[in-house]
Amino acid sequence: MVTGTILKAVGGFYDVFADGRVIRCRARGKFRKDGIIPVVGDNVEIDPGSSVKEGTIENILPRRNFLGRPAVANVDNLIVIIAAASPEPDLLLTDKLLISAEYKGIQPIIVINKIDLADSGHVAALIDEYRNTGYPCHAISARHNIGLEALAKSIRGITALAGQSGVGKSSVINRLCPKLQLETGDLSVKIQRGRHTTRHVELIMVDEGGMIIDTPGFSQLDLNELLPEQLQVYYPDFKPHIDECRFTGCMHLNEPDCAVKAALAGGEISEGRYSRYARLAKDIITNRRYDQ
Ligand SMILES: Nc1nc2c(ncn2[C@@H]2O[C@H](COP(=O)(O)OP(=O)(O)OP(=O)(O)O)[C@@H](O)[C@H]2O)c(=O)[nH]1
Ligand SMILES: [Mg+2]
Ligand SMILES: [Zn+2]
Repeated sequence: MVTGTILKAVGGFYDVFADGRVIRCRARGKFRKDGIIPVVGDNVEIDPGSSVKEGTIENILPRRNFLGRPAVANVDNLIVIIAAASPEPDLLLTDKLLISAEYKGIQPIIVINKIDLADSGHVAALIDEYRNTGYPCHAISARHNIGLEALAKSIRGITALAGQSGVGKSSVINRLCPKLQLETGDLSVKIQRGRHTTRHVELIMVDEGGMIIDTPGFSQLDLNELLPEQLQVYYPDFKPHIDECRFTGCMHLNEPDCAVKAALAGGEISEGRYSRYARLAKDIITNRRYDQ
């Protein structure tokens, strides 16, 4: 029995990467009986079969996490991409993606793409915005191939990509996995050409050792699933301060003697991060009120 990772699932067959090679497998019938479907990213124990007979998936090892659309298990990193310019960064979306990654136990990596289009001061301000999160941050240009080698080296395990339209997700995937050549370009042009038929999700091995999910996409958490006081748990930049607040359960909105607000005033938490947090927290509170 050998252990491997499912790279691809098509028509009842699974391509499993094990022992440094790809082995085509079928799944044991018991999985269907138990209502478990092996998915891309699953770590599995297989009987590797032989040169004339495909292998068999015998066991699915416990999943660390699971993403619904596309269905992938055991995602290690989420690269959240913003563009330094064109389109203007949507930092509220960025924060929501970071929260969703934290919630799923996925390491966020921030990538600022298109640095060729902005002056260095603007790029530095974006880096500063997220400095106190401690998240790795790469300033790159997919078009001019700047910073991609360091990014490729920094990712281990399975990596997904997400970010608003036009930031360069497909361009970055193409740089990391040159054999893929995903379609890139202007939204208007892409819409005219029409949508491609849905492809099956696949893990692509990066030369440096990691695996990239070949289609951008990451379903965000519905923040209304959280209790308002839970939101802060997903802010690593708040974490060093929250135990210092006067009240346990402080939401850092209007409470007195709030250490998060003190850190904000002292420049240890960025103003943008705090104001977007306050907005999301208030939204959750309002939506709960309507629900009840
Ligand atoms: N100037 C510049 N343009 C870039 C860079 N990276 C990507 N682009 C361009 O930005 C446009 C959008 O890039 P895509 O890779 O298609 O963006 P995407 O995030 O996949 O967009 P969607 O598929 O719509 O979500 C394309 O015209 C790219 O050529 C860069 O580093 N600099
Ligand atoms: Mg794309
Ligand atoms: Zn507080």
